[in-house]
Amino acid sequence: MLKSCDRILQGSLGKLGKYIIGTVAGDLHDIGKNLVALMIESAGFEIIDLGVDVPPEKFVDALKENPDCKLVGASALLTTTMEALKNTVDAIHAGGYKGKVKIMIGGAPITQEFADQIGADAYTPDAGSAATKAIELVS
Ligand code: B12
Repeated sequence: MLKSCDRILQGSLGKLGKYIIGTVAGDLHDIGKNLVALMIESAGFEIIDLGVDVPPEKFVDALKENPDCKLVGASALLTTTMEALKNTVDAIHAGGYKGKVKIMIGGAPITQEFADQIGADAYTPDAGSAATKAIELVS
């Protein structure tokens, strides 16, 4: 497997497809989300960054605008916005993307158990492992 820096040097940015990412509704924390976006971009994905305080329907709209996108990442740093992560996963599934688009979640209060509970496809604790998982999900 190529390392991120090898992919940059070989000009393979964007070759693994698109990755939509955002911080969920009600949450303004974006330092971790930005690090995840940076690592995933370096791994070879084209990042579509929806920013912070992103309502569930905006994730769905972004998927409609990018029908070739197979991965979504959603970040939450507050225990009070963990519910918004669930709403985001539910909205993406309700939009007809269940099984077609993989949803990764993360943020300080998030656990694998919570990811399983809300039906997310993957959880990773940091940006490096997020990039590795993203590659794995499209391989
Ligand atoms: C910086 C910060 C802020 C900044 C945010 C600036 C910014 N542009 O992001 C400001 C000052 C704006 C802020 C505001 C608030 N904050 Co604040 N904030 C923090 C702080 C100190 C650091 C967060 C951070 O950036 N960590 C560093 C990054 C690199 O780590 P990370 O975010 O966890 O991300 C990593 C992983 O989680 C993972 N990851 C993250 N996202 C994703 C996504 C995916 C898909 C994947 C796979 C992985 C992944 O990978 C990342 C990189 O390795 C934390 C305390 C802490 N130590 O965590 C409190 C903290 C998160 N904040 C807290 C609170 C309460 C607030 C406020 C409500 C305060 C207030 N009363 O106004 C507001 C909320 C505003 C809002 N509506 O969002 C609490 C949350 C408590 C809780 N249990 O919910 C914390 C824990 C502080 C505390 N101990 O009380 N905050």
